[in-house]
Amino acid sequence: MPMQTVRTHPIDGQKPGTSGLRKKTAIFMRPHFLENYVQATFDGIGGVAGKTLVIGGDGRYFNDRAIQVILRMAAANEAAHCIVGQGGILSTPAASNLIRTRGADGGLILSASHNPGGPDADFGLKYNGPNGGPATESVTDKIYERTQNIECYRICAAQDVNIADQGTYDLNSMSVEVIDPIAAYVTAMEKLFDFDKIKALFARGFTMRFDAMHAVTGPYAHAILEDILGAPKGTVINGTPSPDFGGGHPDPNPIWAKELMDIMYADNAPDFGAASDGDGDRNMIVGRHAYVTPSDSLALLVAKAHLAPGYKDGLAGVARSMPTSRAADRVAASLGIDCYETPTGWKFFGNLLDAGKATLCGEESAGTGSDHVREKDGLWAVLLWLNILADTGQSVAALMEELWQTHGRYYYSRLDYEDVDSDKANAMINALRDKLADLPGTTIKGLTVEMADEFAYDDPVDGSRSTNQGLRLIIDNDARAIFRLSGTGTAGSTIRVYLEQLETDPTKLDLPPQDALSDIRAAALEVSDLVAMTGRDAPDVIT
Ligand code: G16
Repeated sequence: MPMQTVRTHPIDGQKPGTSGLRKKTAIFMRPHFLENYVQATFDGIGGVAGKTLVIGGDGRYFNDRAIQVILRMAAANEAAHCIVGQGGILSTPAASNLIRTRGADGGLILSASHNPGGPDADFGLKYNGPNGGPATESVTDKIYERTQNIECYRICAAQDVNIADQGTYDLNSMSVEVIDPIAAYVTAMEKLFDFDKIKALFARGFTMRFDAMHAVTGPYAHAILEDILGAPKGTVINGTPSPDFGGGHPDPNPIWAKELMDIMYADNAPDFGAASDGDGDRNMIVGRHAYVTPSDSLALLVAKAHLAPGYKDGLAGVARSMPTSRAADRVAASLGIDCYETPTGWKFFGNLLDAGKATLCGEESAGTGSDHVREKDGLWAVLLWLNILADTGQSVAALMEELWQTHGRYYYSRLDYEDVDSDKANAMINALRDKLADLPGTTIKGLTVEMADEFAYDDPVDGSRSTNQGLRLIIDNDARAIFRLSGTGTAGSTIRVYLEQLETDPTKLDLPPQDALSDIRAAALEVSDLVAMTGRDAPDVIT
């Protein structure tokens, strides 16, 4: 088949963010845009000649066509073998699992995660390395550098590979193996969890709703929860993936998973509810009339993970991103294990997991995972919760109450100001950064600032330093206010304000979170001058 070397030139806007490159779909579909980024990725990782790659995505609009382009480019760049999920489908954790279990050299995951999909929405592409995790900062830098000086890309002219059917196909001298996207993932989950105990739970009449949000976890959840664990049909809702996620926003939080929240807060609510996002790495947990914040979910899982067979010997340590509440720190301290604080982005957990320093990791952005893969894993979190519920026989609400009574409760909320004019967003952050040094000791809205800094991370494994990772203020009574710009948006800038307040008085553990946080919220808005500097008098999303 003819190979082509296409002359090209750098294209603006190919700087990867928190999790690969995310852009409007229409931008990815522009001539040469995808091809340039794929070639820059191949070059940035030192070429793909002779290598094995895992390729798959969340099934969003353009997923299938982009995979054909990537396959033709991998063949032209002399890759040896590509493993592709049937229909082009692989959840992000399933892709990570395959890279590891098949000993692949890396993988390309096509997804914009929780962002909406469709011709007018978002698309994304990221490279994961041989450990199955997102590209490290240094690899990301090399890929970006290549986007800046690229001169040509290589592609072969060929018919589409039949990725609709399992089998092995040739593309030039490269082989393409189209596999069942679910089987290897099920095997991994069976090793970690007590499936018999969870089966018995459902057999006793335990009720659950899993909202797949029309996204990639639908087929995985139908197979595991209903077919294998015996939950009744109908347990999984919105379980058929669609290219535009049913026109929805596949972000598992109380705002976007409202359908599930309504079910879980109804009079006849099921015992347990959960949701996952576009590519299956995020999760939301909700009990009957009891929403669990991602930070609290991490803390609960740290406290109880030993009840699942995969973690019966306890945890080596735990890690959380800086804006995630410090609930997990208190549990870790009580267990006598280390708790690491990393910048936002799953890639920062990779070294800790590889080095055996952390077993569980989690983020406020609805990600939890463990050392079984190098991505956060939505269904894994749901199965660990189910294992704990089956083992303890307690309700979600009772488990949370016990956690708070034992360790105190961190009230927590995140305010998102979306699509803010980038100049204004940067000006606000810069102005706050400039006054950080003067804040300790000052009083804002009656609260005293104890510490103020810009978070920087020294990786304890490889010694690398990551700076500019968010502005944080510790304010009296163990409260925090954190400000950072999102790295996953595709329009303007998104400002995130994270608020937390510790409460240890056992009589004050059931307040409405926004009431418990009203003082710290007022102080955060005052110190940042956010309303005046951005022209926004209210956040777009409060979770
Ligand atoms: C990605 C990363 C997460 C990170 C999140 C932060 O999530 O994988 O580790 O917490 O971005 O997003 P932002 O920069 O917008 O706050 P995902 O699920 O979008 O891949």
